[in-house]
Amino acid sequence: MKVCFIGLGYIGLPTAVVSASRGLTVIGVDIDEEIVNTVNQGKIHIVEPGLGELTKSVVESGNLTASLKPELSDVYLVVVPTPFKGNHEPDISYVEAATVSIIDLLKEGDTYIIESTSPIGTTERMAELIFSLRPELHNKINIAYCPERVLPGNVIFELENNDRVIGGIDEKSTDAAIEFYTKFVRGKLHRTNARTAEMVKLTENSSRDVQIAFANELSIICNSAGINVWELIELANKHPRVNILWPGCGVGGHCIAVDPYFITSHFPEESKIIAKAREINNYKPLWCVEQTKNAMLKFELENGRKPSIALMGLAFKPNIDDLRESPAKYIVELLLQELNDRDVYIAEPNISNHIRFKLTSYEEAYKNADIVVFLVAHKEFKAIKQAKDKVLLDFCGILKN
Ligand code: SAJ
Repeated sequence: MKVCFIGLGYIGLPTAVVSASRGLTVIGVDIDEEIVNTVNQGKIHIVEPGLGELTKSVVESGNLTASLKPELSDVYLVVVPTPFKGNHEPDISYVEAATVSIIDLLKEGDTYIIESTSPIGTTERMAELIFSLRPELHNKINIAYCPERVLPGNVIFELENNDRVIGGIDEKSTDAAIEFYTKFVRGKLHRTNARTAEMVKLTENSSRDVQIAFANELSIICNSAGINVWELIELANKHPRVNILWPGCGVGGHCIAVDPYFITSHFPEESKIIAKAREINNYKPLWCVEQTKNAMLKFELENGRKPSIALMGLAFKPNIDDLRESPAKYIVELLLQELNDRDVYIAEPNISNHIRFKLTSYEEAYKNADIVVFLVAHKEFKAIKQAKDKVLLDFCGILKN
């Protein structure tokens, strides 16, 4: 079986590599020449534990080849980004372009699968596009949607072990897609239709967004009420049917802060909680900025001088180097605009330098600061022995327990 992956990003590359490691002949396609060259050298362009070694071995064995152009295959997978446009409208132009790039190659019996997060109805739209240009393939090829659900940082394990939801545009398409995933997924494969499978993905990430919004709202209430939110949640979670997530400085990354808009933009009347959760989570970084400014003013009034300040963490979540859509980075940007770089130390232990920010080691930043603002719960920050003479603002639970 020959498989062609369109898109060698955070999901496409690991999936291509894992399926190649199971003996499939895989062509990985990307429009970025640098990515293609890197993969063909057996190297990777993203940070993901275990992926480097596996890529090297499947490229050396000849099971994975990267290319700028798709090649004749039996299975085609679309794993390209679906960002949103100006008004949070999903942008499926990359999915469309990827589909167009393989239409001429399709032959009877082939299977075409979309993994990219997509608004409801995208798979059916792509089927219409394919059949409009290749009407003779009607009922002769398989078309399905199968969302990825792996957690960055644990991708290799989750790719093989997570259950998957697979929805074809008809029963035989679902069968064909299941047959493909059986080759490298150990988790259960759950069958449904394409629209439900699309909505499952949006539901998973919206569910997490709503739960985090609840925790973030609690953190703001607790701040006004003089209650430690971390203790509160820990105690509430002792109830056998309560499982609250943790507040933070906002919700970042390229999935949870994006996917709910794929529901709200199409169903604005119906999706009230989902929309409100986005609002709350978008507001949280601004609230953190206000809290920090207030603490600085208070310090100045009490001490007769302006405080030095340490901003701890830039990544979008703990223990990774990924800054995409990071609320911590956003907070740092907003504060820097107001503080004119004066006596501000920025620490991010997972990266060594940054094009815009001057980074200081976290030990140095902590030592020099009057006010320490914890933005991301990196393990290094948790290990710091807290000094008594500092104002500590903990937006991510560093001080809990
Ligand atoms: N966060 C909190 N509090 C929490 C948990 C997370 O504030 O209790 C924040 C994080 O700090 C981060 C954001 O939420 O800013 C997102 O982080 P995450 O770890 O929840 O999720 P991602 O974006 O790394 O990956 C998610 C996962 N989806 C779910 O858990 C439902 C992953 O399984 C998906 O594959 C991925 O989105 C995706 O690609 O869609």
